[in-house]
Amino acid sequence: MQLRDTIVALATPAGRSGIGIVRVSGDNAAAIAAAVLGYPSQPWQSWQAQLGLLKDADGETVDQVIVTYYEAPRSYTGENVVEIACHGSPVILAFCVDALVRAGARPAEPGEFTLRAFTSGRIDLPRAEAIRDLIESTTIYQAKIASQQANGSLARHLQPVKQQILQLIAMLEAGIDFAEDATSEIDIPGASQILPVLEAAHTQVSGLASSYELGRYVHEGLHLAIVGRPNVGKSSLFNALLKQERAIVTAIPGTTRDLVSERASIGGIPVRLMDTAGIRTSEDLVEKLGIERSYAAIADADLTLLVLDLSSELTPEDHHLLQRVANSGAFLVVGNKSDRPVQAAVNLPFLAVSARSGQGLEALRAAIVAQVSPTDGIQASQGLITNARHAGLLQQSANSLKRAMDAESQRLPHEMLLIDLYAALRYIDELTGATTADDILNRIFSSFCIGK
Ligand SMILES: Nc1nc2c(ncn2[C@@H]2O[C@H](COP(=O)(O)OP(=O)(O)OP(=O)(O)O)[C@@H](O)[C@H]2O)c(=O)[nH]1
Ligand SMILES: [Mg+2]
Repeated sequence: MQLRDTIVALATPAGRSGIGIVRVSGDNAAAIAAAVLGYPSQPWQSWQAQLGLLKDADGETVDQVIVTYYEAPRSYTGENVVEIACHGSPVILAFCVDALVRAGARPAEPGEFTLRAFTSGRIDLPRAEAIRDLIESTTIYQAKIASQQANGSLARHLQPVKQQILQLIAMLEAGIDFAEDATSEIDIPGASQILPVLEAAHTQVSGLASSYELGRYVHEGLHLAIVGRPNVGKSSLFNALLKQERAIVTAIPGTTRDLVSERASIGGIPVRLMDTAGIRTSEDLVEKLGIERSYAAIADADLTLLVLDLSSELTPEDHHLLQRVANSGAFLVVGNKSDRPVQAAVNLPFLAVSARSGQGLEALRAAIVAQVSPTDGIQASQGLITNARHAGLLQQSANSLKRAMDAESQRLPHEMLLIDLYAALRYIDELTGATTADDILNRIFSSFCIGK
């Protein structure tokens, strides 16, 4: 990517809309836009909107537009930015972009506006990534977390740890330098001083890294499979959780024969709910194939809801499934049809619900969230890692700090400790983008859309 030239792209979706915004960024943004809009040489006031006319080569007006100018450095990219709000017709918007290109701007590459915000130092890398997540958010909870990150919450959380590590490095380096000078009065720091600092930094960093357990679900969504023997009310529960009549429900066992999947939001976490075929021994070919898929769904799910029918006695199929589910990861047992007299003797913890009356569904939703949230109620404000890259680097930084702790406990020379401390610091710097390699930057920014 050439970073000095002026770039242009449509910043809004390419369809028909009330308005569509074309964004121009770079040293010559104002001059190029002025040429297209036929403005006199210096009409620009930063942070003010003004009217403009978009004209064709013959001087005929194509659209009346609103133009906003953001003078560097107080703009999204940190460069001069002009945003032209046209009426939202795809032909007008394409015409506007073309005119700007003819006047000297270059079509922007995916993520190039945000890349410029990063390279001009306006935002760090986690903030750039959070802007992408914000745009792609599908639940308000996701948006809130991304929005906090876009405001720099991760850097704020890491700053104190980074300071601690830096101080420790300075102290150890000084100790090593002066140790050679036998007459020196400088105290060489001992384990009693170093270990607590290391421990505190390690707790912080590894705590942040482990918040990815929940953060991953917030970002990528949770796969939730609803399984059970035929007729226990899986499809009814599926519909009730979705709040829509999506899957077919009948009193005939074996109604659902294929996986039915739908997206929902549970406690702000995006969830892919999967309704499955009731599991039993069957000679019917289609049903058998469906049942195979039910087993596959259990294997693929992050969390399985095993549904029992409380209004009838448990069957060997129920017991078989309980065992099966218990052996394949996280699960919750749901006792459905609690609106009817209870016949089933369930001797393990379960949540009583009625898909028909809605009773117990709130508690079920809360239990689903609690299952994926390791320390209950991690508040977004405490810093939640939602990005695999961040989680990986934090884990590596935590590992280095752990190694430093071990080195100190074993009273290894401080040179050894310093190697681990520098490594811990390097991972944090890579996370914030202070020392991130170009190919990683390219990979991150190319995952953006054009116009971002
Ligand atoms: N009383 C009562 N009946 C329910 C409840 N949930 C489901 N049912 C009834 O149970 C029957 C089976 O419901 P489904 O949701 O189709 O059951 P399923 O587990 O999907 O069945 P298959 O797809 O055949 O495996 C239907 O007649 C539902 O109306 C409930 O909470 N209370
Ligand atoms: Mg069903």
